[in-house]
Amino acid sequence: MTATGQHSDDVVERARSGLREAFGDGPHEHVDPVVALAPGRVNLVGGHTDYNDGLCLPKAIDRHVAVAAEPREDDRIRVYATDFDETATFAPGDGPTGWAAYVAAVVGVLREDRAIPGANLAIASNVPSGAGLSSSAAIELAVGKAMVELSGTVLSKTDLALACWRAEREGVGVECGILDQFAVGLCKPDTALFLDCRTRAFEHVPIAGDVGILVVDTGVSHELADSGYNDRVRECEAAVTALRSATETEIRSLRDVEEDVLETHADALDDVHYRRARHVVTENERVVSGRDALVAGEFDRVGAAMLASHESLRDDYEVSCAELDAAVELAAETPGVYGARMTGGGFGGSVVALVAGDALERAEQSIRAEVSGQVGPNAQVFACRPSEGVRIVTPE
Ligand code: GAF
Repeated sequence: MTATGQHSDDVVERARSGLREAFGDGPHEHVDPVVALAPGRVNLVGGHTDYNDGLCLPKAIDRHVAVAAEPREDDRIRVYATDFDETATFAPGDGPTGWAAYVAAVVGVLREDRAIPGANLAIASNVPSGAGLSSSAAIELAVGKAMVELSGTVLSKTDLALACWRAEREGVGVECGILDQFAVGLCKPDTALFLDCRTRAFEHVPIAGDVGILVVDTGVSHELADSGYNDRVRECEAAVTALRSATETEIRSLRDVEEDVLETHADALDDVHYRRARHVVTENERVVSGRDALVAGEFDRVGAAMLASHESLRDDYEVSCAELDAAVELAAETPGVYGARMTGGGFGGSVVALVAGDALERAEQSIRAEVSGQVGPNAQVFACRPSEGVRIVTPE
């Protein structure tokens, strides 16, 4: 058995050796560093529902961020990003920019209610960044888990996910929902996570049968902070305001809106806000039917929910792009694929496909043969193995 049990052992090793290269033997030469490992995620159904108090159905993938950490004798954080060969240093209250902002934001939130020591950190990742696979949340959760461990305190997985969610919103300025941080924090292998973003209740959904996951990364990178993501948040709020006044009811978010109510009051909304609302309202229904179908082993039905989700994200929510649409089309016409959709914030990034287990290898090869011609020169496809949420890796 390897240290992680998965093919992310290389990131663990790179984080460990990066720590030594960047900071020498450190103040605690004979103490093993703490290493935290956090996965990326795909979302089977439930796009842009989370900040509308809605439902989603993510699954962790075996691409990971590893963070190796050791305490320092002062209160500064020094962090080495092995993938960029860059080091950032900050003290409490400093606001670094770029990738270091995620680290500083998490440490800042955790320091509000616990004694987080100064630390040297090294980060290594094989989650493609800007690919809609939650590389940011994986950094946040891995840093958070390692820092909590160094502090010798205890924090539940849910509270760690919430701390990281606040860090992304307040420290980085993305008005995201809880999907990514909960998926990275709470997923378990061989199940999907059915998450209610209003109550924050979740359920590990068993998958009744042999299916695999393929990711098609379009190679078109997106940054949520610079995309239309926050505009979509505003548009949903505008739809809620219009529906609240049209219905004269206490609608708090699009989660409170049934499809027939939306249709009855469609004229009260301008066309853009109506279509944004229609996506969210119907997407919540697709999550429920996708979850039920997964449990029943009715994978054609899961696939149909995924394809309908993609169409809705493309036409009503307008967060897809030509490369994502081409990747969904390519996957959907590949034998053995039940369904496919964009995953993540959109405007670039990746597509997730659900594939019959015995067809996975063939489907991967057949998509690989076509992907650069049909999707784009930097597009890639890879199969994902089951993975679990953030955890501490113990030395062998
Ligand atoms: C991004 C966000 F970070 C999530 O909160 C979620 O809204 C997702 O886009 C779309 O479902 O990953």
